[in-house]
Amino acid sequence: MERTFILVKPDGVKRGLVGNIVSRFESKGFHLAQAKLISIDQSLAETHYAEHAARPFFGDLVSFITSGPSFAMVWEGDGAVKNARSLIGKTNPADAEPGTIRGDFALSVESNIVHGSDSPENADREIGLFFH
Ligand code: DAT
Ligand code: MG
Repeated sequence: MERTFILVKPDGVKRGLVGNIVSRFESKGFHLAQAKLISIDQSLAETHYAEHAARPFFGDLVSFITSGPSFAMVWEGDGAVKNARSLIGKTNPADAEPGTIRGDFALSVESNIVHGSDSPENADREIGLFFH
């Protein structure tokens, strides 16, 4: 069964959105395989977002993701990676459709509530980073 890695970022945890987000994945029919609250340190943040290391927003992205506890999850289901990205919505919440997590709860790309793996290969990599 395909797996994906989903992270409620510090803004989502602070705003009390963990339950709502978990409920959306459950309602869609995914199976929750693993979950934990985690304070992401600098090293894990830089490894997780390594593909963005050269981008101008990288420093702010690492500061943001280490700013408080996050809620890490592994969800299983058919097409888990692609289907989860559909539930999450577009990267910039200004472009995300209502009914998606980012469309419903976020206004800015810097604080967009949730992370979801973008490929099965990255899902395996990220699950390995957060659950080992
Ligand atoms: P996604 O989280 O949808 O996979 P991504 O991998 O392109 O998006 O970027 C990772 C995170 O980096 C994204 O959730 C928010 C931040 N980010 C992306 N583009 C940005 C930009 N132009 N300015 C500021 N932050 C950005
Ligand atoms: Mg990404």
